[in-house]
Amino acid sequence: MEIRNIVIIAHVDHGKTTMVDALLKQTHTFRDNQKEMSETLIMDSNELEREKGITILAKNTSIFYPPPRKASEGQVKTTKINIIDTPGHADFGGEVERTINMASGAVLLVDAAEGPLPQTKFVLKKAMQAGLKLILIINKIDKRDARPMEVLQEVENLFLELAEDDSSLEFITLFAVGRDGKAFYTLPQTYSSDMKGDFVPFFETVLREIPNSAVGEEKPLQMLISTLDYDSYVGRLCIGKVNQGTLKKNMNVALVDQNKIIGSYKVQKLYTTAGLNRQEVETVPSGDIGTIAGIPELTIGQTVCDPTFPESLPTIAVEEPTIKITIGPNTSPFAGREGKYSTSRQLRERLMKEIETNLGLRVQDDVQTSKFVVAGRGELHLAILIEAMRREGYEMEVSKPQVIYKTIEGEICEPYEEVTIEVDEEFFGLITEEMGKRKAAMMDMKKDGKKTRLVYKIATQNLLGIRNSLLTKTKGTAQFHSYFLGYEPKGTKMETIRNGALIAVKPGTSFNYSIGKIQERGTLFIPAGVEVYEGMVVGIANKSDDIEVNICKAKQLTNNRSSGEGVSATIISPTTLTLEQSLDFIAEDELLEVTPLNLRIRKKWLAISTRRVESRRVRDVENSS
Ligand SMILES: Nc1nc2c(ncn2[C@@H]2O[C@H](COP(=O)(O)OP(=O)(O)OP(=O)(O)O)[C@@H](O)[C@H]2O)c(=O)[nH]1
Ligand SMILES: [Mg+2]
Repeated sequence: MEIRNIVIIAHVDHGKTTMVDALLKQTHTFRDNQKEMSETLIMDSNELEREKGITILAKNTSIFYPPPRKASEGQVKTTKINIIDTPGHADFGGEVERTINMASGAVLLVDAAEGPLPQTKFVLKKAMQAGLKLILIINKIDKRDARPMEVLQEVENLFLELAEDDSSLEFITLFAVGRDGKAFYTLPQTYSSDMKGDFVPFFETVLREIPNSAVGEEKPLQMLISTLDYDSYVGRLCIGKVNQGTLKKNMNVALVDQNKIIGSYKVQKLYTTAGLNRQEVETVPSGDIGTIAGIPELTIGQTVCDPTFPESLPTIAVEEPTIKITIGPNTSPFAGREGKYSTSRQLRERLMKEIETNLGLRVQDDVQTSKFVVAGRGELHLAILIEAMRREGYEMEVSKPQVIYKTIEGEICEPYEEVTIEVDEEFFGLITEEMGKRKAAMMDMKKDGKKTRLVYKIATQNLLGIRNSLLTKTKGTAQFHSYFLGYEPKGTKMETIRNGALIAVKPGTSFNYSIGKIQERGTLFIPAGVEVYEGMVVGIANKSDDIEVNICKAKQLTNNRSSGEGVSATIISPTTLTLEQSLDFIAEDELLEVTPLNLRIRKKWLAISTRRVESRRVRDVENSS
């Protein structure tokens, strides 16, 4: 059987996972009454993906075209198409790099209204570097503001900018409405959802344009490990594309790293993917994506070989992280109350497990403390890890995200990014003001109807926290995307623009009586009835200096009152920060306490006296340097 391996790539939200839904459904991968038939974003199967509506992990599925049922009717041979759905968010770029090697073709989706955006450029560059055959799909042509032909022109320019040889300039273009499961060879004059259509043009194009991967069957076995998984029954599983040769159950294989055999194993069980399921098989032919049980210890990027042919495939290249945080055991007075796992050893084990599969991530022991420096591709990359850990029952404390500097030819350099901000006319002034404060240089500005698209070059350092700030200022309407440009000599760091913190001076339970008074001096993060400790940050001040407050004071009881309430001021409901907002918010002298139940911001030094001494010491150090 012929095999096509394709990777679906695009900027975030351009419709990859939705398109995979249609591909699965139209090839009758599910029975008509199976629950998946009525589901959407089927591949976004993990809890955080479902909640956030974004893809975080790249995953593969497979379909048969023509569907076997049809094929058997008319003696048509069917082809297996392995589809890899990837995330479009820049922070998860490591997932694209991890899985792109399994494919021989890439399907690049571009939103017919938005056009190419920063991550379109990143993924297209990766696909070209991997030498993949490309199919372009101008998607979502049903959008009211779709401008498909203009977008096609923009994508062609992008191809010209990125192509290193002429072969990557030859690509087929289709137009589609992934959500309605329709693709077209030529752009329909007008589109309406009741128009006839299906994904046949897509399937036919894939069969014709993408090379068959089922080649080299007679050669010795070679398979690059791209994914690791775990099964509680058979243990460690490794997944990859059989580059050549055939994988057989019970065969002996060698695990090879840089052309050296590092272990010999027997293939205990073998699986391939059929739709969303893992199916046990006796052989996995050349070109197919297979799963092996029986190799307990290995890492992504190693090669499984015929023992007589220990030759590695090129390892997976991943871009370096640009942002770091420290994660350590929780040291707050509430430590150990809410989490199941809280020791340094438990955190270490979990982080080490994470880097086995999360290729964009780096973890280092901080030798002086029992903490870990965790580096990733962006704030969301790190926030998703922390969120996953807290849901598994971990508690920890996290420091403010910082950029990673590098010394290049004796000069200190920092990461720079190109950011694209799309915003309604009315907020234009706000954006230029904010970007000015952040020392960004405007590279381009384009007006398109009511929207303006601004492109800036900015140091990653000065970009931290911008997403929340822009979303608040533009009432959630700004679109913000960034593209990593590279390292350049260190520029000017912007001055901190955050106000001071409202800090609890006494432990206890918060009372509306105190909140009524404190809310005049800032915005609170907690309501009444919350347990606080000394040094916990309970809000943000109206002024730039920190303010110490007693949030636990109840009104003295009088004869005719039965509780500490009886406040005349209206209590403003607190502003609760999400994990990402909290990471953005915290200052250098603060920490974020993360537990399965709560997020608390605190000062590093909890006692007021130590805080005074420490802040004086830090100031002296800064003044003397
Ligand atoms: N108008 C329109 N909207 C679509 C179409 N396809 C998808 N969408 C919508 O676009 C949004 C994003 O779709 P997804 O399929 O999650 O996009 P994605 O590319 O997988 O996103 P990430 O994996 O997070 O990068 C969803 O709200 C979809 O309903 C389409 O053909 N037309
Ligand atoms: Mg997706």
